[in-house]
Amino acid sequence: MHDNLRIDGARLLSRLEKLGEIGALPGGGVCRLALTDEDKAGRDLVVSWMRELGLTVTIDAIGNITGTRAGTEDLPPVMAGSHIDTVATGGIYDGNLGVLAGLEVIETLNDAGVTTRRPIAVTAFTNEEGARFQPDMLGSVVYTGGMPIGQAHDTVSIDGQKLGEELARIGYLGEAPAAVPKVHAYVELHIEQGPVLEAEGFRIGAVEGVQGISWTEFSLIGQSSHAGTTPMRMRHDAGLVAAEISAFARKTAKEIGGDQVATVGMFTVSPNLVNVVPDKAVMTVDLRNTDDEILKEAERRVFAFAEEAAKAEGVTLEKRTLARFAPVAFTPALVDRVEAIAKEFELPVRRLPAGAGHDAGILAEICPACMIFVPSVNGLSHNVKEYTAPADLSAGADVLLRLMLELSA
Ligand code: HGY
Ligand code: MN
Ligand code: MN
Repeated sequence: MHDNLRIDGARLLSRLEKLGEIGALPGGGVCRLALTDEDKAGRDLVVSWMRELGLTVTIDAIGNITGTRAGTEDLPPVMAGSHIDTVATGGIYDGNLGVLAGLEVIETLNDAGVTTRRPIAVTAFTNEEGARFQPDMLGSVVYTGGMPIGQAHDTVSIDGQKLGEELARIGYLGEAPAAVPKVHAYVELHIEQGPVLEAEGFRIGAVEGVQGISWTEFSLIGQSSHAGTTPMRMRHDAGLVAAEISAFARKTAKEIGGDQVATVGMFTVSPNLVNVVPDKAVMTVDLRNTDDEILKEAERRVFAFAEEAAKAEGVTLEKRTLARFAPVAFTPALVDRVEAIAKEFELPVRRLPAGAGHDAGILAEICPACMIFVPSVNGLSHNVKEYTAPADLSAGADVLLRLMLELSA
């Protein structure tokens, strides 16, 4: 059934590049932080493409954008999707590929005059990155009933703005309820963002699941004092404790080994002056592992160390959980299909876990879900040099097309 149908790779690449012009950084890469003016402009462009394709467009109360192509029967849709918000030093493929490949699948079906029994939907979820507002995947968490809409709207960004007010400001505070919709199945095409596929010569990743994520913010309160006159024995240096926690997080990842990773991505001291012992430090620790028990052990070690280090320096410690997701397994039958379709297309394929968080890991709570990975050159992402070869973009989108056709038959 439509076995020879393939997407138009040049058209997909041209949309990726067009969307990548919005929020483009001078030296390359993109900055489209969630609910900023750049995100609004990106949203407006994607909505205009959805309308050009004749889709019914709905915006829900958390700003998720869904374009739906009717099926011959009014059934729960098969959904493709991802996100179009980026980190501040992002690339043009992370998230954007999943949304635009979904539109490319629809345009290919339109061009070929192919109808499907089930509707096909494409969704761009709000604030997947979690860079400006935490937690990450906030749009899909609300979409699947994981967080009340009021709590989500009250979330305050790292630059002090309320999420609900930002949604209204950019015109994406939708009418559609952020209810738990009926979705028949969800398929997300995404760049791997890591080194595995490229290093081992694979073209497609049949993703088996998403690793667990733990984000914690530590606020340390010490005492500011003169860098020259304060004897070392009298100091309460918040910056020192933050640095010790940072080094300990890396040491913990090394000692645990295996899949364990640890990142201190945010680190600020105040008053941040050359001759003042810092009285305040705020930092984040991102811990991840495919095994939740080991992830809990990593958390236990880091939290215990932080308490001890703060006590030893006479500094108070406040801890705030920004995000906590357990590892998720995708639907085995769908993972099998991704692998089998790739093999049928003679694309070298391997199974692997997702190191990054993804909306598919959240949709898996309410429906069968899976992901298709394509290689990242030099394993780079969340980096302006993020790149995936056009032939790999097309290969991934062709696997997506075939799977969507099967699921919507
Ligand atoms: O942090 C993540 O894994 C994703 O980019 N939100
Ligand atoms: Mn992503
Ligand atoms: Mn990302």
